[in-house]
Amino acid sequence: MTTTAGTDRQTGSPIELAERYGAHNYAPLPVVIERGEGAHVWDSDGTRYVDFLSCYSALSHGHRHPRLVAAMKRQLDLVTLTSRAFHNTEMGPFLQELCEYCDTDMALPMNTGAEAVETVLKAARKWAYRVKGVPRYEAEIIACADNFHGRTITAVSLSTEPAYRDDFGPFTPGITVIPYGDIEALEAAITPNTAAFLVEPLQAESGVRLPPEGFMREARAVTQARGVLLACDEIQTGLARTGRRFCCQHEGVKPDLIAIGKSLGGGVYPVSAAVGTREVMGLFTPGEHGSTFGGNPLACAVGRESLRVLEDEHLAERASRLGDWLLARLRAIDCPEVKEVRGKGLLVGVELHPEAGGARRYCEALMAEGLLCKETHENVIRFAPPLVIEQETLEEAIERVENVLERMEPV
Ligand code: PXG
Repeated sequence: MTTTAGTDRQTGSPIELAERYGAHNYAPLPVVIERGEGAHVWDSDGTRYVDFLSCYSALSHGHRHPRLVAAMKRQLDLVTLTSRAFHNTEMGPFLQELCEYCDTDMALPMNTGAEAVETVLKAARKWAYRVKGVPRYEAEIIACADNFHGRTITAVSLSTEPAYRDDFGPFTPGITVIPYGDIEALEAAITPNTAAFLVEPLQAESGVRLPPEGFMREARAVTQARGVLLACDEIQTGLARTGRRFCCQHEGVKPDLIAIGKSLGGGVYPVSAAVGTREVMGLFTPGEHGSTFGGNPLACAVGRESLRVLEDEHLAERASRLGDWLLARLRAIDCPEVKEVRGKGLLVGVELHPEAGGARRYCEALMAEGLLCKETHENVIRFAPPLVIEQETLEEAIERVENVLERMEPV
């Protein structure tokens, strides 16, 4: 084994150092952010940008929301980490408030989205064996093509995207994949061994794609009738992003299990959770699942404040109102390269025709105009500004988008 670091210590710009010492698992835009506040960030030269990505919904509260910073500082001065071997003052109240927010019974706190998904799947498998009576280790999970549930081996086992999967097998067994939004395929895929149907009510990573109208409602009815759990991954779509607390509520759907992450940590700390009914989440017994950091007092203090801010600042209503406005403005732009503008609330995708030469160069042009966003897949520009964004800032941002879309020539 050979290493290249540590002998003659080299200096360089943050980008050069990241390139040299960081694994190349990302291709960031060439901007180096030094500071953030609300919907804005500044680079190390002092140039200001509008953050139109919000760390994929993790910054729904904006950068350094004063109430989140204060809650975190308060807790930093008390106790930060205790371990689940003991109780702490924050976890119980946090889980109660989270369950009330989600209108469900029990929660299991974790840190990242992928862990929340793993927890949901473990809960579903356990339920299949203990309650449904599936023969041991024959439980099946149904997932959707083009899903994104994270980067663990099980999450990539669910995936149909070669870039996420290739070279990472062998994969977790017991997975069936159906086309997204195809209710007949769901019905056909269910067997006596099916534990759960895992679905994103809106696929953000695959290009901000919505299932056909009524799909989630029908999926709820089918899973209920066939004795299968409905598990929603609301890591990116939940907590007000699409204009409701959870995206599945647009169709009046109440899942058995929900994976939550990203903005639960208010943009200041990683906080995630699996939540669900007592029938399922109540099956865990001591020692069967856990996390060193899950439920730590700092995370819980932040999570509590994050939920309160969502409510106090009416961020779901705000996402709905501003999202409708943003969609209408984007649809009014006269640009032949745009194939479709779609989304819900403040989660919007602008799909370009392949002849436009890819969304990346549009994101680079937007960056030069002071607007930060990111392509998702080849041809979709995703816009997901912080939900606290001022109408005036949104107005400024849309003008920059108009400029770029109207000016760019196909390659
Ligand atoms: N489910 C959904 C719907 C997500 O959007 C995850 C699960 C996984 O969450 P964690 O916290 O484990 O990343 C996500 C995450 C990336 C990346 O760099 C991840 C997401 C979006 C964009 C990039 O892996 N979403």
